[in-house]
Amino acid sequence: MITLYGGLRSRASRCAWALNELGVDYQRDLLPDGGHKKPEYLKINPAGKAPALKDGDVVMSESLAINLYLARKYDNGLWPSSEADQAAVQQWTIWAACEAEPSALTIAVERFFKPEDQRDEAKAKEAEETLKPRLAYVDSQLKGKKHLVGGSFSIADINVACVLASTMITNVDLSPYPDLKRWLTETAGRAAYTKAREG
Ligand SMILES: N[C@@H](CCC(=O)N[C@@H](CS)C(=O)NCC(=O)O)C(=O)O
Repeated sequence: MITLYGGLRSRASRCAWALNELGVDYQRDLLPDGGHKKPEYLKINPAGKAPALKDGDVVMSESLAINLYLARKYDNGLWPSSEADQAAVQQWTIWAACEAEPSALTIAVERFFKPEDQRDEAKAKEAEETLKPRLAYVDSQLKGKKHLVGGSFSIADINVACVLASTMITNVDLSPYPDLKRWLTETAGRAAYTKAREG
């Protein structure tokens, strides 16, 4: 049985989303009470962060890398068949981690996660300025398209949408990017993602 480690509001939900889409059985350890710093978990992920995944002999961390592994191993269409599309999936995944996540996370921290009296709107605005051309880039790539790679839903959609989903609840103005907004609303609105965050 696969074990996914990490709480419902952590990045583990990215991987639960992929597992739910793949229809693979798994158990979830929510790591309550600071479980991510406990010695038994540090054997699974010495970095002391969530998520981690244990699938037989495979023990790994990094949410988006876990998703690539799962999509390839338990492929039900999430992992594209052509080499060109597989390359595009990897490109989008690295893009999400390097180009989108730092700014999206800063905005979420400063507008959502921190207690109200500790939030720094100037930092959030600065991050939003950084994110804008990147949102425009995704928008341009989705013109007339339902999905990021090939003609069907793939792990690229999950890996990019799970990073950008927070923009929908952190007052980021998505109106200049109608194709991105349409795609993000549809993709992050999938039942498998809702289930991932509800347990
Ligand atoms: N790049 C990592 C980030 C992992 C990460 O920072 N996870 C957070 C939870 S969402 C965590 O474990 N934070 C606790 C800590 O840093 O001590 C990934 O995508 O898996």
